Amino acid sequence: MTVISTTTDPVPMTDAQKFIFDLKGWILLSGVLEPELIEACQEHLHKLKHEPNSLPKHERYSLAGPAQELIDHPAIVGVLREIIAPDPGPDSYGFRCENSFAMYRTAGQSGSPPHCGPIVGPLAYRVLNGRIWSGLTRVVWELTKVQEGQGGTPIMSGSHKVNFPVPEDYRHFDPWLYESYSCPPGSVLIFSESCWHYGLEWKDTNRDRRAIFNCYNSYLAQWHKANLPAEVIDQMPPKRRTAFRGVWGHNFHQGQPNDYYSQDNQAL
Ligand SMILES: O=C(O)CCC(=O)C(=O)O
Repeated sequence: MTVISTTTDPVPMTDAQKFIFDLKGWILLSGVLEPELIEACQEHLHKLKHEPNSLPKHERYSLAGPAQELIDHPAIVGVLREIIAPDPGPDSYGFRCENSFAMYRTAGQSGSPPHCGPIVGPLAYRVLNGRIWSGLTRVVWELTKVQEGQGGTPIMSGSHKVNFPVPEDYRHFDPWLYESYSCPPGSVLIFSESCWHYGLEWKDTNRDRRAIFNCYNSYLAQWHKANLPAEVIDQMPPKRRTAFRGVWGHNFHQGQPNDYYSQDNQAL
């Protein structure tokens, strides 16, 4: 396994990024991954798709091997702390990674039709007292260059806080309503799943779209059933493991806050 350790401090989210995330429901951080990590993750996706047996069982996941570095990469930790939850202590995160999948899309292939996640309840986007609660949040690591209109995951900006149902006429891709983006390899798109979004057909015949889609939530809420073997989490450093802990706030019986990971406190 290639181990690439990203040791730099997390980059705090700026006020301008908060403004844009609240306005549109998404931000794009361009070219934030180290070239060696891009290459290692591309190779990992290649093996996952074409030679899975060349990987040990616990590495046959899009959040394993070198790709486990993406879970709490310094480029996103500051943003997730701001839009999901601050760290409850020095040794644990307030966010959890609750789902991950690899995308390997060749020219002519499309993803899911326009859809959105929850717009009410604990998984939905909201803002209170100047603090964003993004609820269910998707983090897309684009490992290959994306050209506007040629692929990627276009988003209907602002649809995370719609006040009316999206009319039937707009429940299909329309470049007027869905914003697309261009970015170099190693960029990251972070969006509220409450936004309408779409798996645009990949049109670049020179390269396949290779991307890793990770989904996050607070330690207080869950959408995806985890189904992640403990051996995969065991390969991670202790603080990263806390992103896979169970979903609860406080154990009053034992005076224990939910700020740790153990095999007995793993998300189900
Ligand atoms: O295929 C894509 O680009 C979008 C994937 C998607 O819709 C999702 O993560 O919910």
